[in-house]
Amino acid sequence: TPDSAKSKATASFVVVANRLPVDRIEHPDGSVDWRTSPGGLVTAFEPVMRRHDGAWVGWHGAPDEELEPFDNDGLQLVPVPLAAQEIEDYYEGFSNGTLWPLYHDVIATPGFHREWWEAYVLVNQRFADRTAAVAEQGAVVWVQDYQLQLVPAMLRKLRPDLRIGFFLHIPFPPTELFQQLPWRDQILEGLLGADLVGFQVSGGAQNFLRLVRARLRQETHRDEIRTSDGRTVLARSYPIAIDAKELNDLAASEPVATRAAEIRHDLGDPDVLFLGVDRLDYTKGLLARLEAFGELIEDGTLDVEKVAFVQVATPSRERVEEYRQLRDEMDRLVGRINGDIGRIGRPPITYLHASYPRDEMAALYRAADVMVVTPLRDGMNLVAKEYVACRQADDGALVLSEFAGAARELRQAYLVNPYDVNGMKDKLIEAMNDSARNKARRMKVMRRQVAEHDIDHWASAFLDDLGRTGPHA
Ligand code: GDG
Repeated sequence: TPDSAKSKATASFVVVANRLPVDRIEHPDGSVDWRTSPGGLVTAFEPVMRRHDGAWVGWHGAPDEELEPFDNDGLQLVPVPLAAQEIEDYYEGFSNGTLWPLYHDVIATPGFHREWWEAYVLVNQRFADRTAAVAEQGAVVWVQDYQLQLVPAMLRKLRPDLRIGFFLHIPFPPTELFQQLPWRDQILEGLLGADLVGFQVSGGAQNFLRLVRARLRQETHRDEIRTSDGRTVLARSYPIAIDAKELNDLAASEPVATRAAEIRHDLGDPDVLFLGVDRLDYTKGLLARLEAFGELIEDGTLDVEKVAFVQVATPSRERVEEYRQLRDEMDRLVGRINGDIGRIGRPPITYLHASYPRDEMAALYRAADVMVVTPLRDGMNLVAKEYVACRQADDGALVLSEFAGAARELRQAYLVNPYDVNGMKDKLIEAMNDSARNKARRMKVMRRQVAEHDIDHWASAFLDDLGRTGPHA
């Protein structure tokens, strides 16, 4: 249980992320509790945080509120305040309206607004200041993701004694796209403050190295950058992973097995159940995927009496205009498909705009015959790995976009180009009709990959490399 005791003001290991890994629970009597929010990062860092005097620096989720550092579940949490206007400009604006679309191949048009950038600089400086205040002499600091790309250099300026790592969870774009950004050099310089810059796939690291050479005229040798101030910075890939064992065991549990059977029953016991699980985001390729499925029924390839598609689309960034538009488009598309080709008791698509507990997700993964993961661009995509981890019987098929980072590791998936609707239609059918033997062969290889490269492996690969770099090496 949480206590709001003030924590020590020092830590030898500090994670810095936009959000703290907790959600606030407000009780009817007005008292406040914090609950650890489930997520890969918390699971990955928890063991490391407990071994060291770990602290986590991040925003606590409410606007215009200053909170003192506090302990929760043995984790030292350091809240960074954000004003309502900063949430609009730094978070919804520069992070999700500029960087997110720019780094995902400009699928949506990035907005370039000077006041968004100014807020981004200001907020990054605040994160750096808070971190500098909690990190012990010589501490290891691990900065997370696109919202905080200026923090490494800002932090180094304040605290040259620190060992600083940075990991980007989303793609790092091709140089031609990155160069649209009016503040491209500042971002590169911000990242170069780190000793180690980590990416999901090696293509991202290569894009970064090229830009650093071309724009900042820094020397590089393989994955090393010699900076003009005489430091060495490493740029490498660390494909993020999941807690495969935990998910495997959850999916194999009795209650989840029962729930999976119940889900299929409630859907009218279809012969084939297709499943999609995504944040409702334009990068995830939801529209083309559902269109492909709808056409397969329309043109008679699939029988509406025998198949079902469940699409979970978790609400996301609902104050950003592009996300509102996507939500409307999804409502319209699903309504049209179900209206045109549905039968009584047989809507071809069950569309769930909601968020579910972990065990319900495991039950869905377990229930699905064909998992459909077709992002237009995705740093990694954990859903693909989660599905694999839940298939203890080596059955089921994963249809996976070539443009997800996960496609580099899950080579035995049924790979598709998510822009090619006909190609997707063919692949859905191929995945569905493949022999049990072929499916098992593919699934076995993918399960081994996911089990052997789990989240602990990911965190220690990064931290081991970070430990070998920097001024202390
Ligand atoms: C970014 C990058 C990269 C979804 N709905 C529910 C739910 N989820 C969980 C999934 C999965 C996670 O959310 C989504 O992770 P993804 O990797 O699929 O995608 P992003 O959110 O875009 O994540 C991505 C990732 O960072 C990590 O580096 O892989 O490329 O874009 O774990 O299971 N979980 C629960 N209920 C839901 O309704 N409990």
